[in-house]
Amino acid sequence: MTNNNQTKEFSDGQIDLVSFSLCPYVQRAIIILDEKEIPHNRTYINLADKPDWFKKISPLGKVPLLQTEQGVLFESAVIGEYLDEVTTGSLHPIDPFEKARHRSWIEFGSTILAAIAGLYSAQDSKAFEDKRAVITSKFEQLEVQLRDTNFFSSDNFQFIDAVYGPIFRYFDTFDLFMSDNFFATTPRVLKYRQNLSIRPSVIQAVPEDYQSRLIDFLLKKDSHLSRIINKKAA
Ligand SMILES: N[C@@H](CCC(=O)N[C@@H](CS)C(=O)NCC(=O)O)C(=O)O
Repeated sequence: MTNNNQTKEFSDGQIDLVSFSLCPYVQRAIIILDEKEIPHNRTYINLADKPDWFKKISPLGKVPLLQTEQGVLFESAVIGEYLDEVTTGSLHPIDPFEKARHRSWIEFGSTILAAIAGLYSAQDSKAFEDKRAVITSKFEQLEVQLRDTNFFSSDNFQFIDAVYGPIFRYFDTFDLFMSDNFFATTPRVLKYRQNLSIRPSVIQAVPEDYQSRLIDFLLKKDSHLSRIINKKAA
C-alpha cells in the first residue's frame, strides 16, 4: 500500500531477499531490513551451485537480490537505498554533503572488503603481508573520519554502519587464528568495531553457524590463511 509520501507498508511474504550466508553485501541489506523493521522472506542459495531460477532473474549472477511485487532489484547499495526511501524516516544524514560523504565512505568500505578477500585468498606470506598492510592502512584512513560517537558519525545507527558491521565481523574469525592486531594503531576504529559487534541488527544478519561456515570457506581457499588455520587446529 502506498500513501502520499511514497512510504510502503510491507506485509509478510511481499519481498524476498535472495541471500548467501557468508556474503557481506547481503548482510548490509539484512541489517537495513532489520533496522527499519521491514517484514521479509530470505531465500538462501548456494553460490557454488546457483539454481536456474536465480540465473534467470539475476543480471550479474550475484547476491543480494531483492524480489518485490514490482520486480527485481540488484546491487546492495541500490537495494538498501530503496528500502530506506520507501519506509518511514531515513537512515542517512539529512544534510546533502554529509549524506554524500557517507556514500563516499560506503564505497571505501567496499574496497576494504576487496582487500579482505585478497588477504584470505593470498597464496604466499608475501602476498598475505601485502594485503595485511593494505587493510591496516585503510583502517588508518578510516580512523581520521571517526569522531567520539558510537557509530560512524552519530550515536544513532545509520546506513553506513550497515556496511562496516559486516567488514569488522571477519576479524572475529581472523582473531581466532592470527596474532596480528589489525587495530593496534586505530583506537576509534576498534571502538567502532566493538559498538557494531553488539548491535542486534548486526548480530542477527548472519546464521548462527556463520563462523564455522566461514572457517570451512577459508580452508577451501587453499591459501596462506588456510595453512595458518590448519596449523593452529593441528
Ligand atoms: N557490488 C555487489 C557485490 C555483491 C557480491 O559480490 N556478491 C557476491 C557474494 S558476497 C556474489 O554474489 N558473487 C557471485 C559468485 O560468487 O558467483 C553488491 O554490492 O551487491
